[in-house]
Amino acid sequence: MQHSENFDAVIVGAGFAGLYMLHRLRKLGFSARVLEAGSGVGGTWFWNRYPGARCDVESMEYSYQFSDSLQQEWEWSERYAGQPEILHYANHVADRFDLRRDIEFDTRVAAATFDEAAACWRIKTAEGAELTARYCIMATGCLSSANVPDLKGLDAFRGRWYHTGHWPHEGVDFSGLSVGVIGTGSSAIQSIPIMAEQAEQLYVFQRTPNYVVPARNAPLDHDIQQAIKADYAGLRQRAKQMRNGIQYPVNEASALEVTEDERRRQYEFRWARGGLSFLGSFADLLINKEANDTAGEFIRAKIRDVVSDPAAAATLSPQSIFGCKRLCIDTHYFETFNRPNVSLIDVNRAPVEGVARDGIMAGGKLYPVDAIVFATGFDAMTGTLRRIDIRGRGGRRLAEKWSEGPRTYLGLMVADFPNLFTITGPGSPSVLTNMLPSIEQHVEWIADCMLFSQERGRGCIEATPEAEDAWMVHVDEVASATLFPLANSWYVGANIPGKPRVFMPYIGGFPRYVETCNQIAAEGYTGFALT
Ligand code: NA7
Repeated sequence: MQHSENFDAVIVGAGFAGLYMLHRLRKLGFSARVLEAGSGVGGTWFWNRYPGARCDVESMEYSYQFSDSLQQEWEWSERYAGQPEILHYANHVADRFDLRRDIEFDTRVAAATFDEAAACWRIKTAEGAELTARYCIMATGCLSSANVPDLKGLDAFRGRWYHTGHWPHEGVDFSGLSVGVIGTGSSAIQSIPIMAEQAEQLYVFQRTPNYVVPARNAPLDHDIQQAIKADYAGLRQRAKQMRNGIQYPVNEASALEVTEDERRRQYEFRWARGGLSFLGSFADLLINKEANDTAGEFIRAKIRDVVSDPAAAATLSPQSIFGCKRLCIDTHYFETFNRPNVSLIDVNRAPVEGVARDGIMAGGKLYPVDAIVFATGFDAMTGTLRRIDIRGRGGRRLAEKWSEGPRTYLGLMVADFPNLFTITGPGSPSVLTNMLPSIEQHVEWIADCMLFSQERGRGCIEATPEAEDAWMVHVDEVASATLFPLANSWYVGANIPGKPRVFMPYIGGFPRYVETCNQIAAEGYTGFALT
């Protein structure tokens, strides 16, 4: 890369957000350069190559809709696409729209500093290059900073260890090995059944059990796919009316106002259908604890039905609030605990203490393992942005501004950081929705906003502190009306020691959020200042 290259925009990240942002800006005549730490496109789907990695949103919806020819021509092979297929799709998009010539791979952004005198961003890479750009657009993803617990002794471990979010590209062969998996979130729930088939012995270290519903994944029938494509616009439109941007039937009844038979019938219907539509069983599941308990009890009964050892079934049964941590979807997860080569270790009361040369220490006992898999999640939503040295007006550091939790206006901009945009940033619906339509909505809004700013003299646009404060109050208010903030989830940063407890995404629903963004733009960008 040339030193001190100048662009209208620098985009950080070549996942789905960065790819579409580049495409959109090019069409509008802006010059843009994407900087990507990985050696290929795909973001999350580039890094998370662990066995069984698969999207929990159905393929026909977890895809771009900005190009009708793309969505008509691309054929998905399964109801939920696996990681290799999604990565193939991301590569197809990069080639189809000739995006690679403006992407710099193997380039990690270390710092971004706003130069007030020149009204531009100076972006430095870890490799020593510097770029300047009027706009800096963070397309860094919500789950891109791996969380590896600080376990003493890991350096002295004689075997190899892996994090699901940084899986070796060549794959890992666990045949004949004793393997320890730490964590039982979505990544573990997807990978454990597959690793258990390969490994000689699998120890699963569980701190908190999760609610899991069956995915019911299956090959996607060509005729069904064609029928959806015949009215793709209709499907996309219906999905946009949903709180989480995913189309499925929603029952408006209260779980507490129906008979027990009706309640069971409804849950069984969703259980058989598979996937996240279980969340639509009743209208009050996520706002009323008593209603919520009925869903929890239904799932616990299912676990008891499947897991033959009653003690293991009890340990695998979550007692937490249903649906307020990301609901996991599985293929044969609970069945795996019936295998003779799988042992469940409850580390809730007796935590993983450290790693010895020959294994994992927990509850004063050594579990001999040849390999360790950290399925321990991510410093979600803010981790990646905080790790880049981002400085706005007066040299103010973003990490410092966010020391008590993230503060944004609409999850799109941050006061004192002019011309810095965050795609699906904290304070936007992001992880509570289907990420693809949320990304597209943000990209289009940002591109329009840049045009608006440029047409008024190519100055800076920035969120006002008042608008940011008001938005944060609103984000907090809508979250407080639900059970979500009560759960110890990564939505509130509970998985990272010392992280301030703040409910980070916007839970007011995708339709309401989009309407707000559109109205703000139509009114001439209320709450933003052109400087
Ligand atoms: P998650 O959902 O954050 O799961 C991480 C798991 O690791 C979870 O069970 C944690 O337990 C556990 N964990 C984390 N640190 C430790 C330590 N120190 N000891 C024991 N157990 C630990 O990450 P995933 O990668 O599975 O999924 C992330 C998202 O990707 C998912 O929501 C989907 O959107 C896709 P805890 O619950 O914190 O007690």
